[in-house]
Amino acid sequence: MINSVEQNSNLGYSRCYVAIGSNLADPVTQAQEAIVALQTLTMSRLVSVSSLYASKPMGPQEQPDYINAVACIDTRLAPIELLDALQHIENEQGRVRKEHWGARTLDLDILLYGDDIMSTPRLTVPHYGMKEREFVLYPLAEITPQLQLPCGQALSVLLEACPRNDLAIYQNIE
Ligand code: ROI
Repeated sequence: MINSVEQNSNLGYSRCYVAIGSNLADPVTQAQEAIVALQTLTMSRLVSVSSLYASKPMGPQEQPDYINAVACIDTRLAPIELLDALQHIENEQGRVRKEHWGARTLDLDILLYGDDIMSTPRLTVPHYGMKEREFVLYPLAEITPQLQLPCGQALSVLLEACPRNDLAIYQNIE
């Protein structure tokens, strides 16, 4: 984890959590380059990043293992602007959209945008799958163990119901 989580005292900033996932084209490098890109995201500051985790694929099993992490970002970008910026990073890193739930070079998913709850054709927050994905919940808990979801559920309660499967810390980043 880099930087400690600090209170977001600046008006106009929303605290967001972004999931990072890759299982193609050197996933560790993909994740590290994504973190570098997040450090320079416009109108935003990177607050903290979890360790990198190695995880077994959820979905079709005939694909490589994943590298996953979660980043905390304070941003003044609106949700759709943040989504656009994240998709720009995905595209810059050569993301090719393959089959549904198939292998991918880089996925950057908005998990939470402040306490917002929204569902639009392009963006649903909180992320629809986050509550049962070990490769999201454990990295998230590493950087924000006390988190409560906008629905009022405590992250710690979700974790108790979520087996680690084969999730393992891959590499610490300073
Ligand atoms: N499985 C793991 N372990 N990590 C991911 O980031 C991931 N992303 C996906 C699907 C295909 C659902 N499986 C995943 O999009």
